[in-house]
Amino acid sequence: MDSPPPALPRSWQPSVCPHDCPDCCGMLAQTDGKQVYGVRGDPSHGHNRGQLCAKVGHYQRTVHTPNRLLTPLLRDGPKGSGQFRQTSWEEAIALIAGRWQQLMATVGPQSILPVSYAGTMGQIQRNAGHALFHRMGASRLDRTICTPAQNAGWDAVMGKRPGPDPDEAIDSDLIVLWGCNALATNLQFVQRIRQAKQSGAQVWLIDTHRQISASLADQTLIVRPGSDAALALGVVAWLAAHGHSDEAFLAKACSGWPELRAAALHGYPAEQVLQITGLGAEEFASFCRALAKARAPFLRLGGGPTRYANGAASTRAILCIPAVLGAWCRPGGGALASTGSSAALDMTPVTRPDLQKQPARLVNLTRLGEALTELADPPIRSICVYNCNPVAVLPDQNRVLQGLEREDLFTVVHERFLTDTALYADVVLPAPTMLETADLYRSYGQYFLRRTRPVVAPLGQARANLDMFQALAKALGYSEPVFQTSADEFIDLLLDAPSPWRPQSGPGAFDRAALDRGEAVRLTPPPLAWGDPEALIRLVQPELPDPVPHWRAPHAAADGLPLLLQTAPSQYRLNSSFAERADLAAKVGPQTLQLSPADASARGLSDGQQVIAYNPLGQVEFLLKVTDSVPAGVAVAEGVHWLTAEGNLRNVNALTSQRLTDLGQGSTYYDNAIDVRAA
Ligand SMILES: Nc1nc2c(c(=O)[nH]1)N[C@H]1C(S)=C(S)[C@@H](COP(=O)(O)OP(=O)(O)OC[C@H]3O[C@@H](n4cnc5c(=O)[nH]c(N)nc54)[C@H](O)[C@@H]3O)O[C@H]1N2
Ligand SMILES: Nc1nc2c(c(=O)[nH]1)N[C@H]1C(S)=C(S)[C@@H](COP(=O)(O)OP(=O)(O)OC[C@H]3O[C@@H](n4cnc5c(=O)[nH]c(N)nc54)[C@H](O)[C@@H]3O)O[C@H]1N2
Ligand code: SF4
Ligand SMILES: [Mo]
Repeated sequence: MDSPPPALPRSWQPSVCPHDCPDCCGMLAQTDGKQVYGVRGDPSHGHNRGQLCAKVGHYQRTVHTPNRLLTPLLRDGPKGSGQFRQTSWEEAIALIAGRWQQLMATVGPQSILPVSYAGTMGQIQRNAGHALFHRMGASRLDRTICTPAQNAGWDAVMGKRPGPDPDEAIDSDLIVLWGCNALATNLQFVQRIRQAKQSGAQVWLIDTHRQISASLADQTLIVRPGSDAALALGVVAWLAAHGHSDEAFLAKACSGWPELRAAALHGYPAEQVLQITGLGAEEFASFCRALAKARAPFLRLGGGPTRYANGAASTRAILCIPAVLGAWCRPGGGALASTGSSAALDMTPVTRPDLQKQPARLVNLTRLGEALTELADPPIRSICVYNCNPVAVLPDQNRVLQGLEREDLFTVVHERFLTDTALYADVVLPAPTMLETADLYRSYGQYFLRRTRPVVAPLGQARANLDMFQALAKALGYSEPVFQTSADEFIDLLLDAPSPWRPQSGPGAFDRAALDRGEAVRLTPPPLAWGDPEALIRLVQPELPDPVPHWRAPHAAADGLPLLLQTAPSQYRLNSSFAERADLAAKVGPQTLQLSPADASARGLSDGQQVIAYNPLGQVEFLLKVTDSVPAGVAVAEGVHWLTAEGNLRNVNALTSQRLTDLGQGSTYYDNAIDVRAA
């Protein structure tokens, strides 16, 4: 266990914002080793340069709140009732280990399933359970709720080439936020946008409605949900037809241009693109002209276009644009989807896939509702939830709840707060915040690595993920050294392994001593020359069902309901996190549904009234907001709200389905149709 630091005079200690956000901002916490008095952005951090977002600016309120779970709890009433009695860690661990041993012996180890996502970007605490579940032979979890379609689309076109550094965008003269609400979800990229604008860069936003980042943009294109592949292929056709393809770059660095060119010219003439996207002819042409004229266009791809049946196809099609323009070989040009390459850190010393006696079945997190209610041979009989709030965040909420209500499901939840999911637990275990643990942080929107040490002792009886899993391993009788390695020892192990991302010498030499002192240190993705025959940009992928990227209608097109539901993140929430913070909850307000004036009046609905949104999966009550920011045919429900704590029977995820993306088996949160009536 991390040893509690002694009480000290107040000082500012380095740490990191742990949340599932591309920025992974450096933070300073004012502390005496017992309490956190305040936080601020770390000015020495090369990515956030002293800035934190509004959510995290008062993080001491998240650390020290009466809502924090501080002792283990055992269920003492019906599932979901929130009736618990306090217990000790020893009793809780013995109970869990006993139940798991019994299940492993009778139903089989695959009846046990870890359920986790990215509550922390700390690489140790995030991955701390894997070795134990591999050793047990438990079912494995395919963590598909975020951007697997985007990752699969990137890999298909760009291979293993890592995304560019976000600082590249500073040198761009045309930044396109393509399905990315950077002001809400990638605030430190906005610093780069502002710098580029000072040098005269234009900013375009492509979205399904006018969200807050439109305030950064010179031009906003509002497209029909799920139509981006058609827009991108239309752009490719226009560039080819108007002589704006960089034939030298295409010949040297890409494969498949003749096939892509022919398919785009044949399948995506402007009329076709306007029909699919809903854009006007002049809007489309001016976007094409802006791209053709730009010296170095930089596309920032958000997750928006990828959470659809055609999500990977959209990514593949969009990535053709900088290739056709040869933008990659000019400073500031290219496209950034993610910097989260798995090559950056080899995590296998922590995750230990080799401990599996045989590969266990893989359960898709997006389809947890189905897994808990239908899966057989063996059925899931126990779940261990950590770093995740599945009731609030997973699609098809009614099915997830139906699963969690099962009396024969033994549910363990390790959490900082009594979330909607924790209410269904048989055993609740208290988790710390990052200021109470040691870890190694990196995220998916920049290339810095930062090592942290606890700045305060774990509050109450909170125990880090690693400590909890090691206590369980001990109780199950596992004695491998991996179950006795501390977080600091793991970090040293990971960093001692040689990696081309951390060169020992030369211009990008990795300063390990600075990292160990608590400074943020940049990783250096190994350079790959354009034109390297091993690393061509593949505009066509012969192994896929659609070898040339192609627009196909999203799932919702076949749903037979009139409104396409958009469920993107909100500015003052981080997924389901921060609902527990009264100051931020007040900024977010109740769950709202935004409709265009035309759709509201067609249903006799007016601004400020309670409405019910429904589809065959469920119904959800919202406060109606009528706004010109949303086009006809679209409905917007921003952010993930909590159920019990916020007085909602259901949140927007009672309307999102378990249907998957074209590649990557990913979630399709934005690809659902609904209708609306008065409550
Ligand atoms: N404040 C805040 N920040 C967050 C999060 C949060 O919940 N709140 N979540 C974090 C996480 S886990 C992630 S994965 C990232 C999420 O980051 P992203 O997935 O990049 O999410 P957004 O930036 O909201 O971008 C999604 C945008 O795409 C738009 N969109 C939806 N469908 C389409 C479409 O078909 N075409 C186009 N062109 N646009 C579309 C949405 O309206 C929305 O504005 O953000 C992280 N940061
Ligand atoms: N409708 C809709 N739903 C969505 C999305 C959407 O855009 N629309 N976005 C989806 C996306 S992109 C994502 S990534 C998911 C995110 O889904 P989640 O990963 O479930 O979201 P978070 O709110 O980040 O929840 C993490 C939980 O982990 C807990 N936690 C934090 N640190 C620790 C720790 O050290 N130990 C333990 N045990 N717990 C900890 C927090 O208290 C929090 O309750 O949501 C998805 N759901
Ligand atoms: S949530 Fe994102 S932007 Fe906000 S402080 Fe954390 S890493 Fe930075
Ligand atoms: Mo995500």
